[in-house]
Amino acid sequence: MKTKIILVIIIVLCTFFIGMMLFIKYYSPKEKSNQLLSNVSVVDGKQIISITAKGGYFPRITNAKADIPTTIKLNTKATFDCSSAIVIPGINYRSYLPPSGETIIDIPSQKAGSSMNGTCSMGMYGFVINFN
Ligand SMILES: [Cu+2]
Repeated sequence: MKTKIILVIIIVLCTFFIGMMLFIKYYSPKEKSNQLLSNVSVVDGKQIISITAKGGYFPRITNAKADIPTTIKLNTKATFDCSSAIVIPGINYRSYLPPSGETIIDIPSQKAGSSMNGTCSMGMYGFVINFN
């Protein structure tokens, strides 16, 4: 009788832990990866691409939409490395980003299949936005 109760408790605990693990596996990481991927959003017919500059540019590769007016939003947060000196040759953009804050760059709608590169002024860090 006692062993039966212990067995039931073990089965209940195992089910609980397996449930927890499945929950963590199928819900949390998915949401996290979606958050990482969703650096592109469309607000009022305008595409906003969010890129963080700190020790490089993140995400390094962005897949964005073509044929829609676009804003590149560069985020800095205690960025004291050279990624704050940014160059986007395709639009003749060259600037020093503030150590912390948001820098908005409006770009015209891009053709499908085109891409836009950005680098730090020394060319050691880079990012690319692909328009499709
Ligand atoms: Cu650099």
